[in-house]
Amino acid sequence: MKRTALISGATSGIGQAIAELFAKNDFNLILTGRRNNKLIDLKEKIERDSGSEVYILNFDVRDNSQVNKAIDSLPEKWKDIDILINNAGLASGLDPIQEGDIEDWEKMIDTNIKGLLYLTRKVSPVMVSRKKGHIINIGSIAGKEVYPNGNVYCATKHAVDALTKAMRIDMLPYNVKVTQIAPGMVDTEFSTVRFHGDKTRADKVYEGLTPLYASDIAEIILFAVMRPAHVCLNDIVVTPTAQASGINVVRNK
Ligand code: NDP
Ligand code: 8X3
Repeated sequence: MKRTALISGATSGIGQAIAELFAKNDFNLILTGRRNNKLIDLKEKIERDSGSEVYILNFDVRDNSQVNKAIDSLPEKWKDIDILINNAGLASGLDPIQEGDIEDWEKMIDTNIKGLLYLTRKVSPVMVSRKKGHIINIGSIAGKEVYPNGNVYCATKHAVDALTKAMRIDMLPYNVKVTQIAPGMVDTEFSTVRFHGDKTRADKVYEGLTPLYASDIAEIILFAVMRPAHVCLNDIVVTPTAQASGINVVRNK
């Protein structure tokens, strides 16, 4: 029987790549995001190209009532979620703390921490009652160290790091695995969102090096969920070969 994976933030980047790879590997998928047209297109593409079924849920993870309503609306056959991938997230702005934009801060805290918590709070009881499941949190190298002007984004990803460890302890009696994957630079819409739509500035982030691609992260997550029942990968940090830390990067001249 196919396992069901819920992927938050499946409308682009890492979430979309996970959806496409999981569909080729016999999972049914619940895909979420705010851009409904992208969800509809992705559902059509996946169902056309694979034997997987897709259910889409269009909501904002920052709104707990939307999260609850969306998950409650799942038809019976979709309720037994085997894998929850907490991927929806963003950076907004890259400014020193004294010049930070409060709206940017709230967006990051509400999405990366509170959104992840709302979804986990709603979905994890199903896993607990079935005594099986796997929660994958997408952290970041920014959750392992801080870098100049990364302040609040780094703090939110440090929170994901801490919550992943805490969840693993809380889930321990219930046979639920909890894994974090913490990537360095991945070429997605991430930097365009961080720079509020400034694509030229975003492209510079990846100039002169080969970044990670969303598909690289999807492959690692697939590896993690395909481990046998007795194996739980706890924490995976992955960077491009050209990156050694949040700030140490080599670029071709
Ligand atoms: P993208 O911007 O390409 O994708 C982000 C996804 O999150 C989109 O599908 C977006 O969907 C969704 N999302 C954002 N805000 C909300 C919200 N309020 N409610 C619901 N969905 C939301 O970036 P990535 O794929 O790179 O990012 C995915 C995750 O990976 C994030 O958690 C990010 O922090 C993390 N990460 C990224 C790295 C990188 O270098 N790219 C490195 C390390 C970690 P929509 O806009 O349709 O709602
Ligand atoms: C995204 C990676 O280095 O831009 O989480 O913070 S980084």
